Amino acid sequence: ILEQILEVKKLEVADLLKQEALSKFTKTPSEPPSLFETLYNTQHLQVISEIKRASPSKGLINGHVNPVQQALAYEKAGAVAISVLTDQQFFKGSMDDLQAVSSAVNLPVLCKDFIIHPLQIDQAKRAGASVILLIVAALEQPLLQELFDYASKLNLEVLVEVHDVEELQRALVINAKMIGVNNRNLKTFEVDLANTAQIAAHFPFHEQRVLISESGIAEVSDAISVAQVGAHAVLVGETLMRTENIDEILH
Ligand code: IGP
Repeated sequence: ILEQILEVKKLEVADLLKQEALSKFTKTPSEPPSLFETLYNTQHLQVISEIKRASPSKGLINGHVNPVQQALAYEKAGAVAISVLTDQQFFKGSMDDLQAVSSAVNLPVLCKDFIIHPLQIDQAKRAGASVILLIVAALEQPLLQELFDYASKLNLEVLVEVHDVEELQRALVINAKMIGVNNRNLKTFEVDLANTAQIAAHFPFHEQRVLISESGIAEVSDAISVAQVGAHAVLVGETLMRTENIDEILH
């Protein structure tokens, strides 16, 4: 019987070898482009579109959204990445939303959450995220560094969020390449696009880094104003979640 089994095994292995050889030619469709590369090489302001069902400042924004349909509409309209709020308690999101979106689109998907432990990064990776968010205001410097290194080791890209110049310096100390300015003050919920201008004035644009302006982009003129001070992209949630016409807004 051993001989028989080994004959069959040989055939099975030959099959495996064939599959292996083939897989070298077929790029796995689940590998999205690098968000950093896309933004760093762009000449135009790009849009990262967010799936955001609710928020502490606005309450319910769009409770009935189908995250997959919404993400596909974003992709079709030219978004360079999809951000998915995964916090359940305050934003009514979930890892299931992230999982569903990341298996439906060919864009980088950002896990938008309040990450304070490496386990959350594992979870994001497993759900198909290719980018995670780290909020400087939520983390002491050693933990910020640890989480940044941990995500990088897992081949995840990291968007580091700041809201003042001091936090920008902390993001630069860990050598963050993608830095987001939150125009919304998380303590007062007040939105001020001048935040982006203020940080842009101190941003090392001559180095290989990208600047993303987050929150409170409601009009084309808002997007233009942050582009003028050097933002490579805007991150837009509420405005896109409320509109009937994603295509028109993104164009
Ligand atoms: C989107 P807006 O105002 O377009 O809905 O904002 C995004 O910037 C915002 O959701 C956000 C956020 C965050 C949410 C930015 N940083 C950190 C939760 C945690």
